[in-house]
Parts: sequence; C-alpha cells; structure tokens
Amino acid sequence: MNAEVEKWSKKAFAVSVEDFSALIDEAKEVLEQEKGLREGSGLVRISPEAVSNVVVVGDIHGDMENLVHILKDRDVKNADRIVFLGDYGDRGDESVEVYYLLLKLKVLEGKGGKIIMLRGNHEGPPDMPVMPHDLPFLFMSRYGDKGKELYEEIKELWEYLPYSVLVEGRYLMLHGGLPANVASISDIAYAHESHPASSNFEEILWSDPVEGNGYFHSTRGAGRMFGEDVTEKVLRAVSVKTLIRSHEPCEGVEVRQRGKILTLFSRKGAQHYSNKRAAYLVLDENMLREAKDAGVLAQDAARIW
Ligand SMILES: [Mn+2]
Repeated sequence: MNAEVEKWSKKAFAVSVEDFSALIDEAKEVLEQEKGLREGSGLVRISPEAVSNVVVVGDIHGDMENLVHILKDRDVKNADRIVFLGDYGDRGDESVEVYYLLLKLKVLEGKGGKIIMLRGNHEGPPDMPVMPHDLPFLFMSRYGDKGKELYEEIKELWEYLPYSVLVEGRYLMLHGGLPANVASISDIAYAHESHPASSNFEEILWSDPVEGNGYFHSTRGAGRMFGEDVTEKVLRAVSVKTLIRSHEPCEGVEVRQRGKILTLFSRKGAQHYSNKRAAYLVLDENMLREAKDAGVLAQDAARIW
C-alpha cells in the first residue's frame, strides 16, 4: 500500500473539485454495498478466526502527517482490517486532504471492508452539530463556492458510515462511549435507526468514561459520562471484555476503568491539542484469539511514536 499512500497523499493537495466529487460518489456506492454486510446500519462484525491482524486508529482530526505515518507502517500495510474510530476532520488544517486520502484508499480497497471508517461526533447527524467545525471553511478556502457543495456531499456520506465494530467475544469499538440502556448488541447496531427517540446514537458518538460508578451529564453538552458499573453491564450484555474507543485526547493510549476501556488518540502535535504522542493499536493473532484487557492492549499492542 506504500506506493498508493505516497501517490494519493500528494494528489490530495492538488485534486480538482470534479475529481473529489466523483470520489465521494464512488465511496458512497462502496458503503451502500457494505450496508448489506452490517447488522443494522451501524455494526460491523469481525470474526477473530477470519483475520490475523486488525489495526485500530483513533482520532485523526486533519493531521495528514500522522495519518500518512500510520498508513505507511509495516503493521498497517499487512493488516487484514483497519478500523478508524472517527473524527477525520476539524481541529486540523489538512482535514480536506485527510478525507481525500481515506476515501481514495477506501474505494481502492473496494467493498468487503478492509478499511472501516466509523462515525465520530464530528461526523454526526444534522441535529447534533459540533463545535468547532472548521471543515466547511477548509473546503471553501480550497475550492470557493464549489467547496461548499463538496462539504454538503461529505455530510451526506456520513450517513452511510457504520458506527461500531464487534470482535466477537473480545472487543467492542466505537467513537465515544457506551449508552446506559443496552440490553443486547441490537441496541448498538440499530442506534441510528432509533435516533432521536433513543439517546443511544448520541451516547455512542459523544460519551466519555468516568472513573468510579455512575451516569452523569456531560460538560460537552451532548452524550453522558458513564461509570464502571455502566461499562460492566454493557460489556456483559454484548459479551465482550474490553471497549476500544477514542474521542478524548491523550498521549496515544490511556487505560480507563481498571482495564475495561482503552482510549486511543492518533493525531499529535501542538496545534489545537497538546498531546506529544500518538498511537494506533495492532490486534495480532494473540490479541484476537484471546480477549485482553485494556492494560495488556496498551502495553503489548499499541504502536506509540
Ligand atoms: Mn470526538
């Protein structure tokens, strides 16, 4: 994939508005076909027996340099699946280019989903706006009035993205957090369909863990803070050991709630955030065969730089 990454990461800075628009259409087609392989609109299942190497990537937020770094890494090149946990644009100057590169690779890899792009809160539905939201302005500064149209097309594309991955019996992956009212995996798989009558979709995209027990309002103005009692209940309901999520800045990895949750963050540098390190996670055969807790994942499998 290295040559492809090299080629398309350069092209990302010089692509015409027409080619970008055509790429978004192609990506929508691939995602539309993939919907048939999902449970509900939002759940992608990964069978641990079918793969030997799954890479998980946290928030990118317009950081092309680190996205390219990740994509060129040997582990990522050899991966059977690459799961992105959401938040591709905003808070980073190269958000437009990040979208181009990821969508290009997505289309090149085709359906079947080697590259799985989950929705983050920065790819939310129209009734859940996010601040700051630089993406439309970045599209317009690049492409003028036509940039606004590209942004609208990207917003439509978000509606095609899944928002959770289940590695059966092992791990649940999503952007933000666990909704308190989850009786079975269907409540997560169909969260978009039940939005806004249920708050599950909002919580998946927006929530954050809190140490100790409880279920609280969030200062983010959306989602909730969920404690270890909520996590225990939900992880049991969906039969996995560990939640892998992103959404909160940290020095690459952060173990939460005594090993029940791993937070991953995959952009770095001073601009808009202050973290000096970024990470991605490699779930190798060993990690896939046996469910590990977040402490082990953070120690053994995270690639931090
Ligand atoms: Mn987020």
